Amino acid sequence: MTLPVETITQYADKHAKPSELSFQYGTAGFRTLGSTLDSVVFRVAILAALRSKKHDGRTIGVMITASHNPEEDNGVKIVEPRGDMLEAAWEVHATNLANAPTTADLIASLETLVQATKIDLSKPANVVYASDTRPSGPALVASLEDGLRAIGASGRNAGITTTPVLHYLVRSINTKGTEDSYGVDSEEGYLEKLTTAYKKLVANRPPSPLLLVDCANGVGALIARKLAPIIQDVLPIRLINESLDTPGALNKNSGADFVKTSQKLPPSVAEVLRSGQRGCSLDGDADRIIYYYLDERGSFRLLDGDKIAALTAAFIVELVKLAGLESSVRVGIVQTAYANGASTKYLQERLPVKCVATGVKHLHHAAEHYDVGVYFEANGHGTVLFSDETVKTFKTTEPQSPAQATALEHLVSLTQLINQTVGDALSDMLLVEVVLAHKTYTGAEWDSLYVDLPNRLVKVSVADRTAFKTEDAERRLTSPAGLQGKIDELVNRYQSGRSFVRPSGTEDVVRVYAEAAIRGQADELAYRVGGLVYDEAGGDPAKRPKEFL
Ligand code: 16G
Ligand code: MG
Repeated sequence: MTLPVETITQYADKHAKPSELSFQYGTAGFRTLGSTLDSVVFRVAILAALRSKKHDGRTIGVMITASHNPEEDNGVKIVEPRGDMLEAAWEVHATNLANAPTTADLIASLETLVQATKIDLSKPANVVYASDTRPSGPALVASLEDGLRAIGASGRNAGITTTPVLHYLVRSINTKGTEDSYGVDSEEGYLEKLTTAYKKLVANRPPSPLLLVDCANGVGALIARKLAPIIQDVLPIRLINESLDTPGALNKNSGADFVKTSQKLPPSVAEVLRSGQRGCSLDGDADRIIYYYLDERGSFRLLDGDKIAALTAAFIVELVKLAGLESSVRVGIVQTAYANGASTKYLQERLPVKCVATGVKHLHHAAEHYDVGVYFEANGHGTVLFSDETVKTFKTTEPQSPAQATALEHLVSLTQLINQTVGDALSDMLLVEVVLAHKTYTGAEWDSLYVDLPNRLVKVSVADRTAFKTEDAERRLTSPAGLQGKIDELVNRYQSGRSFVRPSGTEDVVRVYAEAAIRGQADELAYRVGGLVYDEAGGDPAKRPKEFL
């Protein structure tokens, strides 16, 4: 069988690539101004169909979202049959297809791809897709559907939903009717799975206090609204920032990214959060969560991805011990260079910790190497993975005592509660609340597991960020030559100082992270390294940001 060249040509001509633009499948797929993505999404649909054929007709996912980015942006990413992210080699194919200048070039690229990756075109192609609440979503969904028609793939529209629900659907569809069935392949099935597990885990615990959930005026609100009534007896939730129809509201002064980046409460949350109360913020596609509370003096305290990792990993380790599986089930942690040094120290004293490059896919793959892999980025992306073997062990171990039986039941319920396909703000929220309910921790008690080192993140605009190359999980620069030595020299002058520089995978900037024992020193170190990077990259002295030292 060959490609339906004529049909593809007809459709592709309606979705021509803007000649002045080039696109890249980055850390989280293609992401840019929504109005420029028509050709990209059309082509991604064709690629997803080919990927499905490559996987023998198993269903591939496509998610249209730009997460925490501004409302006018949009993006698209591909999900593999098990619900994880697109294999790295195919990211290159995606970039190539997206940049083919003409329809004829596109056809040629497709033919090369089919040959090079040995795709059997006679196989079926199945794609499930969804989008977030952005105004550019419907038009891009139409572009995607044209792509599926062009190659003759069958599509299932999952509608407007969160990124983690889409990942869940992909895995559920592909495991339907098997002994590894992941769940019922619908939003209801997802909610049912999470809430049933949650209720089992908190049975016999006192109900949790009211939790504020900031939905960033995004799609998370839709799912949270359905979740809230099911669990209100055990976990009362108050939703804020759920305006899905107000133009420009998405992610505006709200959401996980706002909180983590500005290290303060969204103004809308500040109005209602009371001293001692907990709240959390989702991002625009609900795959990321940040917690916080106000201490007794009314000061804002951040409970980020590192704190979530510390809290949940300790709980899982405790359960594994109670279940008598300490020697057979290996729990490990995966972090990135952005993890606060204090969190790494805390975790390393208890568990194996691995550091990998930024981006969910890197953490996810590293976490798969443990029996139970807990991974979180400081920015709130993360989840816990349980190997198939481990889940089997939890289910089949014969308990020798009631305490052991309970621990085993709890572990099984955790494997149901946690969305193991990808980081999931709502699933992570329930996980956190389970641990807090068991420990009867307040926000302050959770916070006191370790004390964060003060840190500062700085963006540097440079002419060419590709000149910055890193090694050692992005903790050291190999290029520009000599710069790392200068950074090392600076870092050595600060108590508990640490700093690294990496090119962003989502924005045209270089990022600088610094931490030190005291706030003023962390800031100073960040601004010194920022200045070094700016000068080294040949930045215009007249435009040098004035905070750089
Ligand atoms: C994307 C990644 C996130 C990473 C961030 C880094 C996913 C789903 N998201 O948002 O994990 O932390 O990029 O951005 O992988 P940066 O490269 O611009 O610093
Ligand atoms: Mg997101």
